[in-house]
Amino acid sequence: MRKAISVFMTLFFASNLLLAGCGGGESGGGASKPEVKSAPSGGGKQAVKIGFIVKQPEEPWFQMEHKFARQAAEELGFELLELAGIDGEKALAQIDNLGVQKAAGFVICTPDVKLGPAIMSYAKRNNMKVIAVDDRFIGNDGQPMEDVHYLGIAARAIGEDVGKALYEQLQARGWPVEETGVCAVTYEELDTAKERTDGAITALIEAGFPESQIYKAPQKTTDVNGALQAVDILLVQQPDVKYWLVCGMNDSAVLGAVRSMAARGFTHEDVCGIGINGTDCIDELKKENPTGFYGSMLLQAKKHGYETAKMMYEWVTKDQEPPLDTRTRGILITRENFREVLKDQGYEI
Ligand code: FCA
Repeated sequence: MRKAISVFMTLFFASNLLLAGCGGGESGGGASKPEVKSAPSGGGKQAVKIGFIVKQPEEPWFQMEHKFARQAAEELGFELLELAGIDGEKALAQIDNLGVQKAAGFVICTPDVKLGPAIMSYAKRNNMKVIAVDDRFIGNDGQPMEDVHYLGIAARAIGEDVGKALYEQLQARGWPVEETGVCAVTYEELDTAKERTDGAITALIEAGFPESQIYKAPQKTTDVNGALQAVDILLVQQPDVKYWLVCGMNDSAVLGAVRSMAARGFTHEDVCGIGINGTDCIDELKKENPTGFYGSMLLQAKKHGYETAKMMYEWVTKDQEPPLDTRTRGILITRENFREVLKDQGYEI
């Protein structure tokens, strides 16, 4: 029963989104569907529909992906269905819902990478194409599903850039190494997250930072609060560390660490955190007084949102198959340069 209600709710929600997306469209009350409806491009044919499902719609990163995908829809003239799939049940229900709407395909950042095989079979039975974005599907054999089209970040290289930048800050600040610790907020269940923190840790060790002073704080949930709780535990375990370098899978992870440290009296003078995404730390960087959140590797949300939506559109309309594996890079933003870099990259702040 509960399932039926939730399917109904998602259908209801999606049809509202659909109406909002095409500015009018179908009449309500279950009336029969109009035979032909104008595409946003005014093409006289029914518009191609493409779904874009994200796992954490509250995270600015995913809002940016949706925003850029919308831009692709407006420019290319297809209908974008912006959906949330915050857990397995909801994500799979969204796929069936897209099938009912006759979508041709969808882009998805799955709430759980192990759903990969189920997502593919739901897509197949609804005759839709799939592109995985950000988080790569894991198959029943525990390996990445390399036959599913994927666009994600070059996670290890970006993590290494974080580690190198943290080490440079350690040197620039002249903190005594023996009094400094590295706090790595980890989420090792997710490959792209593990690659990022492993990359940062490896780069710090290669630069000469003692491995024995690198501490992992495993987060149970991938939001600010999940990181805060993980770091609260670490700080109790390591009361003697005077200076902290912080890395994590994304901005939320590092923000949680910085909040936990601030609650114990640490400031920007003894904490240096570098996040990843660059989209979820803008308010932090805008603060008048600096915090322990030093900077972030700004990722290319436009590529993740606009390009994946465009790839899907070209795939379903021109049979132009996208590459199986596309990776993007990041650039460091700090309080000093974030306004200028974000502007250059097409973000409004
Ligand atoms: C994962 C993270 C997001 C973002 C994305 C590129 O999905 O959860 O915050 O970093 O990869």
